[in-house]
Amino acid sequence: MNKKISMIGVPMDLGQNRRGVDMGPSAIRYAGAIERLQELNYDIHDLGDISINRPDQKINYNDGTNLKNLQQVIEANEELAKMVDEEINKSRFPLILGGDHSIAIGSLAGISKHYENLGVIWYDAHGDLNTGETSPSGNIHGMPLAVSLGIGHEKLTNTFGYGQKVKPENIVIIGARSLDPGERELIREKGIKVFTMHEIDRNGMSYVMEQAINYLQNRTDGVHLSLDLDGLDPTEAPGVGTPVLGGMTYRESHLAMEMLADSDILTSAEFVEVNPILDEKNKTANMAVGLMGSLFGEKLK
Ligand code: B3U
Ligand code: MN
Ligand code: MN
Repeated sequence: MNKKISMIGVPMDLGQNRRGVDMGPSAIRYAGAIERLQELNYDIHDLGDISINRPDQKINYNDGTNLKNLQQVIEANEELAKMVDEEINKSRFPLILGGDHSIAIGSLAGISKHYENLGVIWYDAHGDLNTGETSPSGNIHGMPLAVSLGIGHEKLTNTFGYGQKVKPENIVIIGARSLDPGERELIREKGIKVFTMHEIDRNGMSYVMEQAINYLQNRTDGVHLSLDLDGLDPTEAPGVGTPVLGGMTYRESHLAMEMLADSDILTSAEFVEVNPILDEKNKTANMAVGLMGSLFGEKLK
C-alpha cells in the first residue's frame, strides 16, 4: 500500500434530507483517524475540509428537476475532484471523509482519469444507482454510482469535464439489501456484480471477498473503496441517515478490510454517511476508524 495518504474532509449533507452527516469528517477525526494511521507509519497530510456552499433554504430545487440541491452538490464535487486529482499527481493515496455519499461523484471524477480500468468496491446497504427518473426521494446520495457510470443528469455525469468514470464490469457492490426497482433493472441490464446479504449469509464474508478481489484483480489497474457506514448493521453502526436492518457485522467488515489490506489492490478510499447526531457516543465514527486500521494493515504490523 502507498505509504503517503492525503486526507480530505467533505462536510456535505445536501445530497439527502437529514442534517448531521456534514459533521462526519469532524467525528471521524475526533475518533482518532490520523493517530491510528500514523501508528502504522503512514505519512498523513490532512488537507482539512473543503468548503460547502450551504443554500439559505432547507432544500433547493435549482434546476427545475426533482434533484435536491443540485447546484451545490455539483460545486462541492468539482472542488473535491480537483483536490483528489492533485493528490494523485503527487503520488499520494486519497482518503476521503464524508459527508453523504453524493461526494463519491467528485472522488471518482478526480480518481478515474488516472486509470484505464478503475475498479470500485461499493460497500453499502444500497446500490446508489438511481437517476432523477427512478429515485423515490430526489436525494443525490442515492445516485452516485449511476452518475459515475455516465447515467443521470448531465451536469452530474460531466463532473470534472468528462463523462463516464467507471465501467459497469469493474464494479462490485457488497452488502446490498435495499434496492429500488430502477436500480435492479440497471444492475441486470449492465451486468454489475452484486454480492447481496444473501451471498454473505450463505457463503460467508471470506468467500465473498475472495471472489470480489479475484474478480477486480484480473481486470483493473486501480481500485477505489467507497464504504458507506450504512452497509454495517444499524445495531452496531447506528449513526447513519438511512439505516437498513440485516447488515454486515463489525467482525465481517473487519475481515473484509483485512482481506483488502492483504490483497494490496486499493489505490484510494472513502468513508461516508457517518451522522454524529444520530449516533450513540460516536460509536459509528469509532467503527469507521477501526475499519480504517484494518484496511491500512493493522493485522500485518
Ligand atoms: N434508494 C433510496 C434510499 C437510499 C439510497 N442511499 C441511501 N438511501 N443512503 C434513494 O433515495 O435513492
Ligand atoms: Mn451509499
Ligand atoms: Mn447506503
